[in-house]
Amino acid sequence: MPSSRQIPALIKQAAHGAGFDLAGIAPVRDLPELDHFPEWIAAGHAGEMKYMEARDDAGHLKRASLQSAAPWARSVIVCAINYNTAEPYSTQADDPQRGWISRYAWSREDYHEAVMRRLRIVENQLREALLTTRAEAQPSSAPDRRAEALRFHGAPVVRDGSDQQADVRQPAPPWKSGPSGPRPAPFRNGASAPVDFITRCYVDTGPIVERVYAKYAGIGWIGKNTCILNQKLGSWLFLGVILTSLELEPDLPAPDRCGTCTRCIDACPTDALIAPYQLDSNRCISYVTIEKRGAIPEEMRERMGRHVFGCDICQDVCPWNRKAPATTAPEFQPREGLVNPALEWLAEMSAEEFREKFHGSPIRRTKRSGLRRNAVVAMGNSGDRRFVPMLEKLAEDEDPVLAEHARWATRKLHPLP
Ligand code: B12
Ligand code: SF4
Ligand code: SF4
Repeated sequence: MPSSRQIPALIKQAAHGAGFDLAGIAPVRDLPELDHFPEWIAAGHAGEMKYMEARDDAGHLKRASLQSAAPWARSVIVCAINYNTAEPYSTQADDPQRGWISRYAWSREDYHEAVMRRLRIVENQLREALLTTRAEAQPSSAPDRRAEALRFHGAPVVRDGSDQQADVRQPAPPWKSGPSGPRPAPFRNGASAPVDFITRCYVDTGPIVERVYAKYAGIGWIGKNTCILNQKLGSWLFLGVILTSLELEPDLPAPDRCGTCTRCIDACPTDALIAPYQLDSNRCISYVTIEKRGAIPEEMRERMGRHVFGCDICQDVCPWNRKAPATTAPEFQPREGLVNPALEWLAEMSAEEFREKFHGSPIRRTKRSGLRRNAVVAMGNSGDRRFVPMLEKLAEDEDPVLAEHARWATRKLHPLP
C-alpha cells in the first residue's frame, strides 16, 4: 500500500512517463507571493482580463488563495514541459520586414490540450494506484470493491461549466478512510462513492497563480521577468497543475538565481516590467497582441516593433536560456511559415485560410481581426515603403479597427511633408 510519502514518487514517475520534463508537489497554504496578487489587481495591471478579478461570495479574489476557490485542496501537483525548439530567438532574427510570433505559439497543437492530455494520464495513474491498493485491502468476503472502483474510472467527470474543469471524485485513499459517513450523492452515471478524494486539472484557466505553486513545487524560481526558470531547462516551459485533496509530502522551493542580473528589465521595449517580479499587462506586448481587443493605444503601437502575436524578448535575453535544450515532442514543432512570418501574408489572410492554418493553434485566441491588426502595425514599424500600397488598400477595409491601424501605419511609412 503506498504511503503519503511514496505517492509523490509515483506521481513523478507517472509525469515522466506522460512526457513531462519536471514535476513536483507544492503545499496548499497562504504563500507570501500571493499577497502581491490583490495589489496587482488593484493597480489595474490585469488590463481587460476580467477573469483574473473573479471573486468568491465573500468578495475575496479567487486567485489570491486556494482556500477560497478550492477549500478541499491540500496539495498542488505541478508538471512542466519544455516547448523550446531549435529555432532562432527573436533577438537573433532581425529582418524588420517580417513579423514575429512568439515561440510558444508555433506549435502544431494548442498547449492547453497537449498539457491537459498529459495531466490526465498522471491523474488517472494516481487514481488507479489508490483504487487498486484500496481494493486489495478489502477482505475476500467483501463485494468486489475493485470492480466497483474501476467502474468509476473516467466516469465521474463533473463539469461545473464556470471554469470548464473536470472534477474527479474517487473513493478515499487507504490512509484517509475513516468510519463510514453518510452515503454521498450519486454521480451522474448513477454510481456512488465516498467523495473525499478530489482532483482537478488545470492549464491556465483555473483560479490559481500557477507560477507561485511551481516555485514551491521545486520546478524553478520566479525570475525578475515573472517567468518560472529552471536551472537546467531555462524558462521555455508550459505549466499544468493538479489540485488534490491528498495531503502529500511537498518538495522544496527552488532558490532564486537571478542575482544582480537585470537583462530582462533592461531589454523590455515597453517597460512592462515596472519592477523586478512585477509586470503591468497593459504595457506588455504579449497582452496587447493577444488579449487586447479593439484599438491598440498609439503609444504602444510603435514599441510593438514587428511582434504580431506574443513576445519573447525578456526570455530571449535571459542567460539561463542560452543553453536551453530543445524538445523532441512532435506537437511543439513549428508549423510551416510561423517562424518569422511574412507580414503581407498575415495582413491579407482570408477568413478561410485563418481557420485552416490555425486550427488547433493558440493563435486563434487573437482572432483573424487581431492578427491582421497586429500585422498592419508591424508593417508601419518596418520602415519598408513597399507595404504602402497594401496599407492604403487595407485603410478602406470594412473592419474599422483594421482600417484605422492601416491609416496609422501608412502615415508612419509615408509621413506627410
Ligand atoms: C494572465 C497571464 C498572462 C498575462 C499576464 C502575465 C503576468 N506576468 O502576470 C500576459 C498576457 C501578459 C501573459 C504573458 C505571457 N505568458 Co502568461 N499567463 C497568464 C496566466 C493565465 C495568469 C498569470 C497570473 O496569474 N498573473 C498575475 C500575476 C500577479 O502573477 P505572476 O506574474 O505569476 O506574479 C507572481 C510573481 O511575480 C510574484 N512575485 C514573486 N516574487 C515577488 C516579489 C515581489 C517584490 C513582488 C511584488 C511580486 C513577486 O507575485 C505574483 C503572484 O501574486 C498564467 C496561467 C496561470 N493560471 O497562472 C499564464 C502563464 C503565466 N503564461 C505563460 C506564458 C508562457 C506566457 C508568455 C511567455 C507567452 C508569450 N510568449 O507571449 C508571456 C510571458 C510574459 C511575462 N514576462 O510574464 C506560462 C508561464 C510559464 C513560465 N515558464 O513561467 C503560464 C504559467 C501559462 C502555462 N500554463 O504555462 N500571461
Ligand atoms: S513579454 Fe515582451 S513586452 Fe512583455 S514583459 Fe517581456 S519583453 Fe516586455
Ligand atoms: S534575465 Fe536575468 S533577471 Fe531576468 S529572469 Fe533572467 S536571470 Fe533573472
